[in-house]
Amino acid sequence: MDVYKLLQHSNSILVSGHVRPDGDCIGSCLATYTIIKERYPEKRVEIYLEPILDSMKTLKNANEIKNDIDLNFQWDLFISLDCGDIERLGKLAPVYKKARHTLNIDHHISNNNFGEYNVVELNASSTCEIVYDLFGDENISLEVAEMLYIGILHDTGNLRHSSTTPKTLITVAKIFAKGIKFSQIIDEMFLTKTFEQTKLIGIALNKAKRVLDDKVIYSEITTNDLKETFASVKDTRVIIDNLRVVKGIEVAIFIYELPDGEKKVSLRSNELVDVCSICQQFGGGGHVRASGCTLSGTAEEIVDKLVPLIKAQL
Ligand SMILES: [Mn+2]
Repeated sequence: MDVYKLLQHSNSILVSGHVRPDGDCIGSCLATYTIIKERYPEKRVEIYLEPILDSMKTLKNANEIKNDIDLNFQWDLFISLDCGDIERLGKLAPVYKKARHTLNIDHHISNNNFGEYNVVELNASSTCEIVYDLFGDENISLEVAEMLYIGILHDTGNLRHSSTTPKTLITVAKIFAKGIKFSQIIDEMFLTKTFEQTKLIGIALNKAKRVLDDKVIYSEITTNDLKETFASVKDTRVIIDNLRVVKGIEVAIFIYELPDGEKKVSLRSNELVDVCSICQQFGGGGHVRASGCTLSGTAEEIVDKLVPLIKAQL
């Protein structure tokens, strides 16, 4: 489709993505917004998203993202990105329904073509990959290339997941040709840790123990560990993947203490165990390979509750 024809006929354009936006959603929305705003400075162009990832806040135009918007305004064109259905737009769903024209750009298999115009490509690794071609190589600036690269990295696990296709790499090649600092971006977005996080990972790895024929690994961070390292609960997020990649491990369990004394328990599995079904038995949930729940007791007591359920699946 000719996206520019649609844009030319619209004087007010709103760009938005799904609730709790991930990297692909933020990257594709920011890129679309930036391209349109620079090409049509005379038009009213706005971008709305729920709070974005800290790591993406320094991108160009990220400071123009609105968290609040007039829900009564009727837009000439509403562009939704990375959004499988209209309800995933959250409080903007009624604004979408009211817009004069709508464009739905997405790659989710569940997308039900809810827009007036739909650019839904199920084989695309990410919405960012679609955005690159839709707006055309000649209209992608260095800054926009950077946004799209970050989005692609987020949805493909740094080009490692099976969603990465030859076509993805061709798009990435074009992005590299723009001159982005690709190794610096990967470092800053995915590899850099704060000193506090590094110390905290050290403590967690040091405490790690294995059970169930060394197929399960677990570790715990206490409130005291956080105090000693000047780290915050947010910093514990990076720990579980360091446990999951230990050789021979099928399930990693990471436990941290909540302020009320209860324990937040995260589980990751590599291949065989559906950790979601396990967490659901304790009132939690998530995905097959990554889930969580809240339990009480010592780390050992918690692990004793989980191990028989893991064993039953092995
Ligand atoms: Mn996506």
